[in-house]
Amino acid sequence: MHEAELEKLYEEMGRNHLKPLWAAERSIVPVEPQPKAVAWLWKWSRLYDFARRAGEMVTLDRGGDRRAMGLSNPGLGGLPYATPTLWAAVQWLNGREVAPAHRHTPQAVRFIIEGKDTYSTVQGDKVYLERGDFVINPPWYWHDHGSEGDTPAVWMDGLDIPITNYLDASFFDLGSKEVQDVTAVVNGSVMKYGYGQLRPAWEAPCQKYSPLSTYKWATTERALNNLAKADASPFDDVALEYTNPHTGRPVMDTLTAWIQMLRPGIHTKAHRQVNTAVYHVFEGRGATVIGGVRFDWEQGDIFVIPTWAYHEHINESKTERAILFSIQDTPILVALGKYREEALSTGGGHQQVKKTFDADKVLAHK
Ligand code: GTQ
Ligand code: FE2
Repeated sequence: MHEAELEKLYEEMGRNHLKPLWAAERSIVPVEPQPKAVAWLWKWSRLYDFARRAGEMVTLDRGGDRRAMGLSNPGLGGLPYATPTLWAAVQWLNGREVAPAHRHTPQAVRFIIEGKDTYSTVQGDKVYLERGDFVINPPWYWHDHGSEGDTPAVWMDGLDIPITNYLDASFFDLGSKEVQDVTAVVNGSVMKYGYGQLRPAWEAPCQKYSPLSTYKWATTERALNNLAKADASPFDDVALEYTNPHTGRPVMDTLTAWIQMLRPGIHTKAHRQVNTAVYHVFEGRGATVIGGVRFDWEQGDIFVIPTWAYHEHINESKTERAILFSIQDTPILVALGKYREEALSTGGGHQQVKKTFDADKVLAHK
């Protein structure tokens, strides 16, 4: 057959909106993931400064109703997404301020970085928030946040906005009331459901969403300290997943969240997974080697681990623990039968470090 005839065939197919798989090399069904998102790290000093300045200049009103600054992965061509599946943002609330009630189909989790006299009311359930608390916000649940003291509140949001938009499934509803009616005892969710192995006897287990809207830091820290005495993962050290206490399942269908402690002197083994993660350094300092690049981090920093990249965590301190909070898209991959993980089999389970990440240098070279 003539090359020219074949070209003509493809060209005619193209005009009829048809694509030959056999002529597309392997790009349609790659032999392994070809992620566009890159490993990246945002320094807390800058995140905080930008959020604080937005707090001074931007008012919250019923149009632009959240002062949330999205982390935009430099590999995603300007999209406001941290990974192809995860929206991650730093949200700032000034003292005596209200982020008005709304609801939407994207599902959310929050991790409180600074907060005093701050609350979030989720579907009528008002809970006061402190540093280290973890909050869940199921899809289409009303939520408003507020600060009743004079100090600002800062937290990290994790939402499945990219997935929701990819599926063209986003709905948003601005409430008629700025602040929801509180329909339960204040902090009631924590008091009723905050002891995961016990449930009010007259209620049925909650199958779909965790009845506990806020996972308090004191409980989480105790769980970490006790797990450390009993067991640990070679890849993640002392790691816990937040779950629905009634089912043991991740708190959302599209994303899950972890809290992990790297004990002093720990250097974990490298592995890679088909999932993406956004990490926030809650406490301490250390480093994560991602795809052969060393990312040094300290308290507050936020970093991304893209899919199928080897990663290992290091806490070089001899005395201080490091604590990492993360959101991960693993439940989607698992539900769809696409999750994989693999330990690094060379180098004694450790990667060769080729360079150290510096956001400004990467940008300067572009
Ligand atoms: O706090 O309700 O980061 O609706 C993005 C969308 C936070 C929120 C975000 C939201 C919120
Ligand atoms: Fe929201």
